[in-house]
Amino acid sequence: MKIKSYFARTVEDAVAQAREELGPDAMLVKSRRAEAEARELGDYEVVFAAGGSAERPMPAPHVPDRLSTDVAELKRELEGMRRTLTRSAFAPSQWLTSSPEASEAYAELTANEVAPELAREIVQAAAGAQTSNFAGALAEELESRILVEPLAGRGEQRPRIVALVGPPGSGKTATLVKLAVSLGLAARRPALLLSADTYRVAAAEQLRAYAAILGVGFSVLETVASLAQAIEENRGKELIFIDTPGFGCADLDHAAPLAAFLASRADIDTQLVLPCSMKTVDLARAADLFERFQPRRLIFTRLDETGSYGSMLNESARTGRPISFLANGQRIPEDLEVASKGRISRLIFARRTELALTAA
Ligand SMILES: Nc1nc2c(ncn2[C@@H]2O[C@H](COP(=O)(O)OP(=O)(O)OP(=O)(O)O)[C@@H](O)[C@H]2O)c(=O)[nH]1
Ligand SMILES: [Mg+2]
Repeated sequence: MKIKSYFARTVEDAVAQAREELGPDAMLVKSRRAEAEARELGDYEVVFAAGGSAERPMPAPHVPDRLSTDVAELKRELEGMRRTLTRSAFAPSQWLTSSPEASEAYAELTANEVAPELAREIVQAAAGAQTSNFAGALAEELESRILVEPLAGRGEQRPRIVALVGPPGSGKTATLVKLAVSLGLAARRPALLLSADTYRVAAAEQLRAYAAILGVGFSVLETVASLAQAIEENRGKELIFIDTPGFGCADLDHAAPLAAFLASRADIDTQLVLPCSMKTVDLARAADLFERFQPRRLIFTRLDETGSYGSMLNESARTGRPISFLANGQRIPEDLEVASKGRISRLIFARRTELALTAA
């Protein structure tokens, strides 16, 4: 705040001077007759205060301090790095322009929902292969990244025990029955169906009906203790198939005991059933949700309901889990096949395969 005295012949003149200089908001602090020694300046003195509370505060000019300058600088650098990384990972322009067949292959893979980073890796490896057969190198690179293990059960262990887990409606029960028919009945191996799906009313009834049609044993188990006991009592069987409820994000608390049980049993082959028609991000999310079951293999269903198959490759590569079986329809047991690198690669490169067959 600024305090200043004004001297004039009259108080009014002194006030006028002050107002002129300090503006209308200046505040009169006091007025008095001037001291004798100041009298030559004027007979009256008025003291005015300006600034501070008496004056409208001026917005403080923005002077960036050191810290905010550094932060802004860092932000700029990070943004630059992010752009460079995104460009090198996803923009084909930098590494594809030299080869039309490479850019075509990249476009084909990503159109089939192969993750861009994975597609780039495959195409670059194929382009770098010392061969004139780019198409062959491409298929080879793709197939080397598909893990398959068309098996049910853990090693030589008998009985072979398979549990299917997965999101609601992914096709667990239908696939379980398909497996029971093709691995059990068709091979005349005594099988047993167990349902741990007491979660929804009548869920187990669907499986009970199938068991009756197939003429195989069936039980519904309410707890993991009774499930363990049922397995123990059926050691003489060759195959035991366990159906589980479709757990969603909201039901994970209910899933905990069963998840802990299946994850802890070295003799149970827990397989994760995922619909191939699911969006890649949702598929990854569902797979992460089922991590707690520690599934060993992946089964993809609903191949008949989609035209892009890259998600199988993405998920297998991302989780490091092999694919065991593929389901491509509702018919039991026909619409189930064992997974193979060639089959998945052909599905992903459907158009390329078609063209090659037409040319042949
Ligand atoms: N089109 C198609 N339908 C399928 C496939 N697999 C299963 N289904 C159908 O999808 C529906 C649900 O299948 P379920 O086997 O009951 O699925 P689930 O995972 O057991 O479902 P919840 O127990 O409710 O979690 C049924 O109508 C099946 O016939 C497939 O590969 N293709
Ligand atoms: Mg079911």
